[in-house]
Amino acid sequence: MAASAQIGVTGLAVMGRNLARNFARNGYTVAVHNRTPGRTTELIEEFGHEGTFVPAESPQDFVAALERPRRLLMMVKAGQPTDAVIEEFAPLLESGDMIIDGGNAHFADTRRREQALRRRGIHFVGSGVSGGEEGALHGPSIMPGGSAESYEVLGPMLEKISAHVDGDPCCTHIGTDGAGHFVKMVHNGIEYADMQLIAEAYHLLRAVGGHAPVEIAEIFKRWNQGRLDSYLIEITAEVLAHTDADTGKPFVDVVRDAAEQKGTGRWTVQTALDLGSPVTAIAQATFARVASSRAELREAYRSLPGGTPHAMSPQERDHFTRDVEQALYASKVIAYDQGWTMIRDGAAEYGWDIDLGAVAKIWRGGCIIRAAFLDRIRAARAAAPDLVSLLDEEQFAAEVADAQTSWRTVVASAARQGIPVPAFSAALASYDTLRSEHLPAALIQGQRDFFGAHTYHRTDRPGTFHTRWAEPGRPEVRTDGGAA
Ligand code: NBP
Repeated sequence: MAASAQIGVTGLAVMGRNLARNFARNGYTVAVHNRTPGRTTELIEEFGHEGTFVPAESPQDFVAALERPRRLLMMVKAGQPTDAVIEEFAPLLESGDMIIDGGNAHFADTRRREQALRRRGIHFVGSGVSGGEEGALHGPSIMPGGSAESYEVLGPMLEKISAHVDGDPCCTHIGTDGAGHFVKMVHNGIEYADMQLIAEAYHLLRAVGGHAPVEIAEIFKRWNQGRLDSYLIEITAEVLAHTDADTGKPFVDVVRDAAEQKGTGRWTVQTALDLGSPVTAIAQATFARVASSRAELREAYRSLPGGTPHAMSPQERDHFTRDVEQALYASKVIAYDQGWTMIRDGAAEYGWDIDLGAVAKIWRGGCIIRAAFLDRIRAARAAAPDLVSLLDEEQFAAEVADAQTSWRTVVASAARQGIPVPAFSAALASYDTLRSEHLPAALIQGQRDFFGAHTYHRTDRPGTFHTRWAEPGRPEVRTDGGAA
C-alpha cells in the first residue's frame, strides 16, 4: 500500500468517525481503522464521498498507508484499551512517528505513556478533545500536550480542524507530556461547576421564585442575551422549554433527578486535593451529582423538617430573578477562577509552561463551556499575563462587588427555605475566605498542637512553636532551634 495519508484514525466509534470526517472534509487524506472492521466499512459506505479515505483492515496496512513522520490518532475507550492499542501499533512505527491519544485519558497515564514511548523514539501526544460528537465533526476545542517538536508537525492540522473564533483556532500547544489531558480534565471540572450553578439557579427560580419551567426557559433565554451568554445557558433554555410527548408534562419533571458522570469531574477533585488547590465549587458540583444519585438515602430522609416557604409577590419575584442572575454570575467568576488556579498549580508541580490566556482563547469555541465570558477572560489575561485572579481585573472585580447583596440574599433565601445550593454557597464561601482578614485556622492550629504536638507559627515573631499543654502553666517552647 502506498503511503498517501497525512493522518490515520484508529477507533471509529462516534468521536473517531467524526474526527476522521472532519480531517477529510478539510482536504486531508485520512487512513481509517477500527478493531472491528465493520465500523470502517460503515464509515466508507456512509461518508466516503466527503473526502479521501484509505480504509485499512489490519494494523500493518493502516501504518503502511501513513506518510512519514506518521501521525496516528487513536480514539478508543480510555484506560486499558488505550494501552492495548499503543502496544499493538508502537512496534510497527519508526523513530519520529507520532501517536496521538484523543481519548479522555487521565493525565498521569499520559505522562507514563509519553515517557515510555519517548524511550522508543516515538512522540506521544495526549490531546484533550472537547465538544462531543458534533464538535468532533464541525470543529472541537483541542488541547494537545506532548513535545514542542511534535506540535510543529501536527499542530497546523489540528488547528485546521478545530473550531475557530474571530479567525483564531481553538487549539494550541498546552505543554509537554500530560499537560493537554490535565487541562482537558480541569475543563471538565469547570463544566461540572457551571452546570451545577445553572441547575441551582433553576432550582431557586422554581422553588423560591415560584416560576414554571417554561417561564424559567424564557428567563434563561433573556440571560443568554447578556453577560451569561454561553452554550450551557442556551441548551438549558431548550431543555426547560421541552415538553414530554407521552405525558404533556415538562421534560424536567419526568426525568429522574439522579445526575451521572463519567469521572473527569472526580479526577479533577482528586487531583486538586493532591495539589492543594481549593476547587470548592467544582468539588461541590461533583459531590452534588453523587448525592443526587443516592436514591435510597434520599427516600429514607424525605420527611425531615426543612425551611420555611415564602410565597413571593410578583414584584419580589422579579427582584429575586435579578438577584439570582447576579449570584450566578459572581459564582461563575469564582468557579472559573478556581479552575485557572488549579492549572497554575498543576503547571508548577509538573513543570509545564502553560499560557493561561491561551487556555481561555481555545475554550471560546468548540467545547461545552464555550461562552462570551471566556473572551473576556482571554482579554483580561492578554492585558495582564501575570494576573493571579480574575478578581484582580477591574471589570470582573467591579461586577463581583456589585453582586454582593444579591449573592448573599440568594444564598440566605435558599438556606431559609431549605433549598440546597452547594455550588453557590461554596463559591460565596471561597470569596469570603479570600477576603477575610482572620480565619479560624488559628484555632485549628491550636487543636492540632494540643492533640498531636504538630506545632504552629506565631503572628508576632518568626519560628516554630509548641505549647506543652499538659504541663502546669502551659509553657511554650520554640522547636526549630531558634532563640525563644
Ligand atoms: P468509546 O469510548 O465508546 O470507545 C469505542 C472505541 O474503542 C471503538 O472503536 C472500539 O472498537 C474501541 N476499542 C475498545 Br472499547 N477496546 C479496544 C481495544 N482493546 N483495542 C482496540 N480498540 C478498542 O468511543 P467514543 O465515545 O467515540 O470515545 C472515544 C474516546 O474519546 C474515549 O476515550 C472518550 O472518553 C473520548 N471522548 C468522548 C467524547 C464523547 O462525547 N463521546 C468527547 C470527548 C472525548 P470496537 O468497535 O472494535 O469495539
